[in-house]
Formats: sequence, structure tokens, C-alpha cells
Amino acid sequence: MTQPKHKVVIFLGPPGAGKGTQAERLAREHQLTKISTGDILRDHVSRGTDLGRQVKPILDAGQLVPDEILIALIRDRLAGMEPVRVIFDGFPRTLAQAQALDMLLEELGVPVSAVPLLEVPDELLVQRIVDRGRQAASAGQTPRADDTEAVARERQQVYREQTQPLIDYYSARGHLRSLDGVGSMDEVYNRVLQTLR
Ligand code: B4P
Repeated sequence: MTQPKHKVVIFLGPPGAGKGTQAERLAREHQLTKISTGDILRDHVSRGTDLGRQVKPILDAGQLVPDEILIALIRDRLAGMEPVRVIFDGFPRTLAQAQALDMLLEELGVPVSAVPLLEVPDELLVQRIVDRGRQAASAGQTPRADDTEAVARERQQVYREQTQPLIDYYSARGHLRSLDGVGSMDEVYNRVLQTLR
């Protein structure tokens, strides 16, 4: 089967829903480039760049980094990409970001392929994030500063206020594919594949 030239998959879902986990495997198995804004920002923080110093307190507090910064980062990532075969993990997170992404894709003449939405109950989300923090600490690694219960709850609140409106945005455009994000990573991955068929 020939693969479509361009592919743009946008993972939506609350913090800890498993966007990064699923996007990673999908990218690996389907020759797509994963663009994770969380990873890009954390990389800047760990390298101590100007941007990293600017965004560190925002990440640590579980708030969103200003739209202009994220939009510029994504514009840079997409520049010169041919064909455009990407999975967005963590972007867009606001309506302004979604509109900017639509404009960038329109300039490139590339349509959105699908927007899988991972649905997971709030308590399980907090549990996953807190578990990740504990596992990192017990493995002798430095846990993410935002992987604490208090910051996880703050991130849920930010999601509800600023990112949840994107569900209607992509639903109105016919791109949204809701799926159950509860179950083993393999089970969820199989559901992701079904939504993309
Ligand atoms: P992200 O890095 O996107 O953090 P996340 O929402 O926690 O990730 P995700 O939902 O992908 O969960 P994951 O797969 O890791 O953002 C961090 C911060 O960066 C934001 O708070 C913000 O400050 C900033 N930022 C990023 N993008 C931005 C933007 N566009 N605009 C403004 N600011 C932005 O999974 C979580 C845990 O669950 C893992 O431990 C995983 O192992 C586990 N898990 C996954 N699937 C599971 C399953 N099926 N069963 C059990 N556990 C599972």
C-alpha cells in the first residue's frame, strides 16, 4: 500500500493521558516525525538556553508558555519539511495556537489528517503523573518538576480552561477521533491505529 505523501496527526488529551507515549510509538512504526513541544521546552531548560531560562518557571508551575513562543518554534520545525509527515504531541494547546497551525499548514498546502483525543478520567491522570515522578526518583533520576500532585492538578485546570475548547474546534472540522485512553499501552495503541484507519 502506498503511503500518502503528507500526514499530519495531532494528539489531543489532558496532561498524562498518554499523548507522548502513543505519539512516540506511532512515529517510530509509521515513519513520522514526532514534534513534542513539552520535550522541546524541557530540552531548552536542561541546556540552559535563554528560552529555557525564560520558560522554566512556567513549566514548573504547570502553566502554559506564551503562544508566540510556541508558534515560532513550530514554524521553525515545519520550515523546509517535505513531505510533511508529522505527529504533534502537546501542540496546539490553545485556540490561538490551533489557528496559527491551520495557517501554517495552509501555506504549505497540507491538510490535517486526524486528531485523536485520548480520554482518561481525572483521578487516573493525576495518578499516572505522580507515579512517573516516583519512578524517576526511585531510579535515581531527577523527576520532572511538574510531576507532583499539586502541579498535576493545576495542569488539569489549565487544560480544562485553555485546551478543552480545541475539542469543539477540531470536531467542527470533522477531524476529531475520540478514544478510550484507559488500558494497557498496547490496548490504547491498537485503538489509536483504528482511529487512523
Ligand atoms: P507535556 O510534555 O506535553 O506533558 P504531558 O501533558 O504530561 O504529557 P502526555 O499527556 O504526553 O503524557 P505521557 O504520555 O507523558 O507538557 C509539559 C508542559 O510543557 C506543559 O505543562 C506546559 O507548561 C508546556 N507546554 C508544552 N506544550 C505547550 C504548548 N503547546 N503551549 C504552551 N505550553 C506548552 O504519559 C504520562 C504518564 O502516563 C507516563 O508516565 C506514562 O508512562 C504513563 N502512561 C501513558 N499511557 C499509559 C497507559 N495506557 N497506562 C498506564 N500508564 C500510562
